[in-house]
Amino acid sequence: MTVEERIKNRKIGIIGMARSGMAAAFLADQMGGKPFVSDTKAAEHLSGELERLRKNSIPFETGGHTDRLLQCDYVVISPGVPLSAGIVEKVRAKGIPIFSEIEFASWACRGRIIGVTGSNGKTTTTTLLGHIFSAAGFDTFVCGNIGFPFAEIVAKIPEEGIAVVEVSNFQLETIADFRPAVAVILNLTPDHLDRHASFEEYKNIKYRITENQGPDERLVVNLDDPEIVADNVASRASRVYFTAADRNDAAAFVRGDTLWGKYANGSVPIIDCRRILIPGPHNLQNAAAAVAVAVQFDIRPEVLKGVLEAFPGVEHRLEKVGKVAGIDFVNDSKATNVDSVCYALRSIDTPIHLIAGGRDKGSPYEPIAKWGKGKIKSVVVIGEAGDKIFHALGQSFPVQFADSLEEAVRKSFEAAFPGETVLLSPGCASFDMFENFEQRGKVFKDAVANLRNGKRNNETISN
Ligand code: UMA
Ligand code: ADP
Repeated sequence: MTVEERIKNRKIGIIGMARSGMAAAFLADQMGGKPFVSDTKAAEHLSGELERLRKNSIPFETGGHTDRLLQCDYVVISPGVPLSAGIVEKVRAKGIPIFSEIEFASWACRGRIIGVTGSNGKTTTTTLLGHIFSAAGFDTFVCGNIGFPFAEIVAKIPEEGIAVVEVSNFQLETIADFRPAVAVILNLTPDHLDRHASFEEYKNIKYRITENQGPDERLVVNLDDPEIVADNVASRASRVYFTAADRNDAAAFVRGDTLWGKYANGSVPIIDCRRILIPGPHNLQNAAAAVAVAVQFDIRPEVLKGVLEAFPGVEHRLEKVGKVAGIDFVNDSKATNVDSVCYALRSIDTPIHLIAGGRDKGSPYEPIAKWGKGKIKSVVVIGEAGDKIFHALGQSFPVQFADSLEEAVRKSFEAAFPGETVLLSPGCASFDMFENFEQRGKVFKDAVANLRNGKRNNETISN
């Protein structure tokens, strides 16, 4: 079926009126479809969205999902809507197909898709790939779970264009034909166990990124990840590997201090790893993943070197906020699972005062005790997960509670000495105390700025 046949004159139910749902509605409308948008939120919380829908004469309902959705040919679902939601069960029971927003958008994509998934490093690697492909002269479109829906940009992508799409497990859960030219699985560690029944189920959803690929497409996987290696993902795609070790079966690998890329006519040194601007062993893996993708497109080593030397990383990921009284502050608010906290601990060489906590996602916190041994000097916990983290870490480190992030920053600052680091790396979702992880990071940065402008023990703080 052509994309026109799939969309034109079709009644398309859209669940969720946030970024994904709105983008899907406008794409459907633009392509001659008949979208109907539905959200559980009350109208007063959706005024901007409703105005845009009204302006385009797109029908909608608010304050709940009604049976109007059951009259649609198919339904496009936003990633934040769990498949266990009552309306989803009803739609399915009636045999109406449900597609995720990236699935829907992909029907309209004329260019090649590079899909990036994994538990951690998606945004960093997606952004890095965006820089690399742009620097290499490709017409590049970065989108997806990164915060900018695929459906919003897809109509602008020309045939020779490249869509670098960050893809989450929620978006993969309801794909049908999504078929990236290159699929990347960065790593797999437990996450989102509040929404998926088990780690097994979560991993199998991630592996769906390759389910429609054929031998002309590439599946790029991490040779160093024990889960992926053990599962040996079933795929018809040609496999491409990356590793931070010295292995000549990989398209990107590390020999001595140098990151190498394997081109069609042989391996070439790309960059001295110490010159890669994004810090830590995890970012070396992200850089290797990006190189493994780039060599598939024959992007020259000079281009890769130039980007890797200059790419500063993304806000809220091990972001250096600055020094106050000789103490470093690092904002890693995007560390929303335990594995990312462990990598943060491995990336910082000074003694650490960790601020962690938020909304628990079902994973154990004990690995933090392992990686924090000899590094963490104190922990301040915030949010709903406070007790669980206290039980996991209380035997290993001094743990204090704080009612707010500002209080946690003050307590950590009081505990720290010059030359040490206060690290916000929560290992939890933010939604119990904040709108999202960006707001959490901003509150942290504001609290640090207040310390900088304030006083400590009645002395003026020198920066
Ligand atoms: N809603 C209903 N019915 C329900 C449940 C929710 O109508 O039963 C409504 C809500 O009221 C809300 C909308 O659905 O209005 C929520 O949609 P959404 O949460 O999918 O919000 P979007 O703005 O579309 O954001 C989504 C992704 N959100 C989630 O996956 C939770 C964004 O990823 C993504 O950037 C965006 O699409 C564009 O692709 C965020 C995220 O946290 C950053 N992702 C997770 C992660 O990175 O770990 C997976
Ligand atoms: P994602 O989009 O998958 O959440 P981000 O690039 O936003 O990934 O990074 C999220 C968190 O994970 C940050 O704390 C970051 O420092 C950490 N991180 C980044 N890359 C990796 C990786 N390859 N392995 C483990 N942790 C990582």
